[in-house]
Amino acid sequence: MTNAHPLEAAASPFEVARTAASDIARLTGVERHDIAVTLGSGWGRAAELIGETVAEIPATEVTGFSKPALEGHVGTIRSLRTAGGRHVLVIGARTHYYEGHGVRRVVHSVRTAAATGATTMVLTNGAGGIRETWRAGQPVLISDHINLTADSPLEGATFIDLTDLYSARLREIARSVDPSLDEGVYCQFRGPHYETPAEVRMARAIGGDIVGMSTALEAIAAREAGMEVLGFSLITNLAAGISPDPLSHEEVIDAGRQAEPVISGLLAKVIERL
Ligand code: 8IG
Repeated sequence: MTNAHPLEAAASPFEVARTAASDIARLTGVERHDIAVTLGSGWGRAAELIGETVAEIPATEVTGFSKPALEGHVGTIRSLRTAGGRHVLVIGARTHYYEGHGVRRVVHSVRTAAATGATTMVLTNGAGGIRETWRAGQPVLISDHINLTADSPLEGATFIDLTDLYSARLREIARSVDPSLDEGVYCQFRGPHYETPAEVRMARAIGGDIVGMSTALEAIAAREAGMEVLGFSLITNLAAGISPDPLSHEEVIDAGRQAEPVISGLLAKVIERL
């Protein structure tokens, strides 16, 4: 028998997040962080450009973090210092909802980031694009989301306002770096299968522009924790049925690899201005 995961055993996931935050302070030597960034598919190289690395630790050393499920999702947590002297916590170890460990595990990194002192949460992902004008390799801002997981990170009668969840102020800052940045509504599906063309038509009909398997639940938890949220999707593929070609994980990885230098530079410049 293995021991229960700390998040399953705990009465409060916030207490586990506070323990994780003190692990990070001890292991990095950085008492507080100002900004947190989760790097999704295609965004992995951004860290090098954001600032100098103060410390890099395996996520598995931090209370409550799981092993990465996917190659290409780096299982490290880094503490960076920007040129402006701010401390950025870079989370390279996302737990996805489709892993089936429950939503506490999915949002633990966000709650931990908040517990380290971060007041801004930057969430990035690789995703499918519904708009025909979009191309693989294009980054877009997330303007809002539709949570199709039928789940929530909030427990009990915790009524949280999600108006302006993806901060208009932060999106403006991002567009001051790249005025050509388009934006759209992110639909979080449960995954891990990609959508059918009919599901993509549904997503479009209900107001979606982007389809993915992360971010929405994390954004809700970030708002609950009082953080301001900025979301970026790298469109790594056109959603099923939008392009006549079938989707492949290799295509997704490839698009990410090609776009990486451009989007990493973009993200680093945006973080400099936050
Ligand atoms: I990368 O087309 C990536 N992640 N749901 N659909 C969903 N998630 C994705 C997709 C996609 N591409």
